[in-house]
Amino acid sequence: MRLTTARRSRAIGAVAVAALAIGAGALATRQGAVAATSEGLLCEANAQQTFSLTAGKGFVSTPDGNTILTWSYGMSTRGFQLPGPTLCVESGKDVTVILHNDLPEATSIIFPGQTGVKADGNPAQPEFDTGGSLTSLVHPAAAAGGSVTYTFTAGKPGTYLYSSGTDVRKQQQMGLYGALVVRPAGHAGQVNDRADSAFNPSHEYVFLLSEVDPEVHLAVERGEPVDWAAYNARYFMINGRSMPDTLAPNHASWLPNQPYGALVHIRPYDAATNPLPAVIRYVNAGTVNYPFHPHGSDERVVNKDGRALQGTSGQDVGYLKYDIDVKPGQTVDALMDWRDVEHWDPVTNPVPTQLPVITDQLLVGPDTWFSESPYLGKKGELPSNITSLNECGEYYHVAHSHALQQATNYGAAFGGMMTVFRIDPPSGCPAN
Ligand SMILES: [Cu+2]
Repeated sequence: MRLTTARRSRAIGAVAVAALAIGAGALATRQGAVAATSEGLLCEANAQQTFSLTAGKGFVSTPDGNTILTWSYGMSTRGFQLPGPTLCVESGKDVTVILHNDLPEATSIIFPGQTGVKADGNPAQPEFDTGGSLTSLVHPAAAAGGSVTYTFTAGKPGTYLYSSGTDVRKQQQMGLYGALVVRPAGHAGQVNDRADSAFNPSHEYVFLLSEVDPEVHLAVERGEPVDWAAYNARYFMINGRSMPDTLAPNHASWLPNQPYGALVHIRPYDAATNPLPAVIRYVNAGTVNYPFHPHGSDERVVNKDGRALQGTSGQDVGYLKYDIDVKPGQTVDALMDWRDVEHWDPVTNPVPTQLPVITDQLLVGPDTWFSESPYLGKKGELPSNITSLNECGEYYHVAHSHALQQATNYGAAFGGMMTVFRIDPPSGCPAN
């Protein structure tokens, strides 16, 4: 699993070029003619709220050319993926999750924040061996073919982590985690029961944040003991992908086991045509805080750990925050809209940001790089020797973990826990 030095340096160069190309708008070409489900949250949902998951092995790829053995949950009908499928359910309704285990050791799922969790009909509780040592936080599915059925009543509206309750340090590092979205009964377009948590359902995102120490995965692959004293996470992921793979569409063909993208795509707020914000559901499946932040705008935190942020008399105590600090095991639901229209001009500057004068921009034909602004310029306005790669005057802000070692791929900046927010002009982008 280790790259040679030469191979790694070539890979890093490719990543750096890719990141620059994204700044120049190459991304827009790829995003142009894609289906609606190519971006944003992909829910597993059904009227029975019954899900059949299989814990199994598979390989995931990283942008520097590494390939890493991973354990994760997949839909039993589809197979392996990282992270586990995003399960969407309705608050207060019964949920059934049947876990099949294809791994060589026992595994399980814990559902924090849910009500009346049972395993094979018995109350979910820790299990111990005859010596009194903890063997699992909940009844597991036996190794190599076992199964267990978990039932619960979906808890308060919000976002939750589901993950292994067995040999947690190893199995969660190996990838056994996923997101559970609990929607308020009768109000699927709200984060919680509060009307002011309404969001635009076509702009809903999960950011499941995690980390990978490839040495742990290599030891497991070889059947060797894990040296936890040497634990050192080298890859940092959003939805099982590292930058720039985070920008690729959902179900990108070149990432067959990592189906979830992490590109946020929004339009500026407009009371008549775009009144509702996007929602980003942050989930931390790792071992340290991930201080995640977008550039260019703050977000409104409205929910934490499946609880609406409100006072005892029901008053809103949500708050605007630039840095969303997500702690291990924590979830944070944040609304985002784009309200600065100060510099917007329908002809010369169709998105609300200020474009530097042309002499302050770096133009390198045939590709284009604008300095000082995320705005890519209105399509067609560039000098004739420059190729315009953006679609319609959209622009991009980077968003990433501000612990910058988490914004790398094996130490190479930039990568890792990083993505972009794409902001289209107020009128939308015709190609989409
Ligand atoms: Cu930053």
